[in-house]
Amino acid sequence: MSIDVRAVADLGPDERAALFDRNAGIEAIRDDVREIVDRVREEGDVAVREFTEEFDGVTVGNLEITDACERAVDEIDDELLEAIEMAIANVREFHEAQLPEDWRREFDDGRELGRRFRPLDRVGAYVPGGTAAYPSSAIMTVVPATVAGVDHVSVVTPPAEEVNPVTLAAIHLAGADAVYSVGGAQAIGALAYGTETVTRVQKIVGPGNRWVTAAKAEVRGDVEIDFLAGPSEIVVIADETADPDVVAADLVAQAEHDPNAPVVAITNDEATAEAVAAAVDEQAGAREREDVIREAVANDASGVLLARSMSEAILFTEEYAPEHLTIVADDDEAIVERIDSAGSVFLGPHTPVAAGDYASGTNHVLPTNGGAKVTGGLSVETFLRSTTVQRLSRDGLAEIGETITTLAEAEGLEAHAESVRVRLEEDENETTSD
Ligand code: HSO
Ligand code: ZN
Repeated sequence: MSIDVRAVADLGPDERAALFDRNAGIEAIRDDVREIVDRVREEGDVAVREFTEEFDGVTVGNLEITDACERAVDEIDDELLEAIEMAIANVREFHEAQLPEDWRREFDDGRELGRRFRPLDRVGAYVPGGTAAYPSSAIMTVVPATVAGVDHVSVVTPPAEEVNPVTLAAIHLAGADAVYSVGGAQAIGALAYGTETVTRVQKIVGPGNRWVTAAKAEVRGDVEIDFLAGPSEIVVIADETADPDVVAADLVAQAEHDPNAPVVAITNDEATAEAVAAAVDEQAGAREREDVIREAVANDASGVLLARSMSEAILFTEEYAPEHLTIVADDDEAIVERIDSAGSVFLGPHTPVAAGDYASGTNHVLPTNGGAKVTGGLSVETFLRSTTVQRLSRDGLAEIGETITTLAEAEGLEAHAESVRVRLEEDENETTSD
């Protein structure tokens, strides 16, 4: 199983659809997920324990493992501890730079308007476990929430015979307030509706498998969510100056996440296209997760594409709106300037996607399946709400009073108009009685 080289111009409608439609594949399990979520809502911890036995094959003792996470910090070796702390520091620094300032502005006509930002009170983060235990996802979800000032950050992570202590330690070090040993759709139900043990939250964030994603779709409306994310995906734009090994390395890296991970390279240079395909094949054979990688790259949603020009490559990418975009090309800044839709962009030969996945500071929880057309990834704003504040001077109200009353009367809302007049008339009476 290897990666195909195809010309963009020759792609048939089915091939295009296979490339562009990378939904999270949640349709088939919707009914099952609804049942799980409903039962957790009605029965609380009892249902959580039952589903955990059924799906994870584990009988959990304490559902809450906050203290175990703290203890896990002592179990991991120094090198790992240092790496986690370094990653946390960089993620914190980047997210602190995003903190918006409250502001007020006085306009000349007597209006004073502003915005202020306040953190959410209680949020929940899903941190994947099992075969894909992701301590890095603990950092990417919990750190921005703490930077935003969220009062109570809960984390759910699936139990296992032996839960990875690195994940638990990362959850603690990132700053979680409470941690629960529950995964899958039942974890999302528990966060959304609360149980005897799990605190109900206002917003649920974080990546997960199909069950988690389907459950987030199910509870949306009763609780806020970040967005629905499918398997990791990448587009690499390369020109003839790109090292094919570098391009292939980023494709293979994201491919190792999931057999359904769509990975695409697009180039305007035929020799580069062929060399990238060969390098993918060679690198795949040398990786521990070769089977996963080979399945992902052979997928209809993956491929090396040959564009007739860089403009065609850019148009393709813009329409695709990838979660990750790597650009390895001579004038990468000119290319990125023309792209509006991408979750996270990696420029130049020395910037692997893995930098953002782990440690440079940007967030790795990003929109997939074209979501980058309308939203970005997790950020400090994900955990904030904004409020507008205003004060009008008497002159300010007099100035826009007629605009308000005219519009209010057009809507048949006389009391709205009166709420303006009563203020202006009261002031006039006060002036005449002086
Ligand atoms: N590339 C994944 C995040 C990740 N990579 C976690 C490694 N660990 C989605 O952005
Ligand atoms: Zn990754």
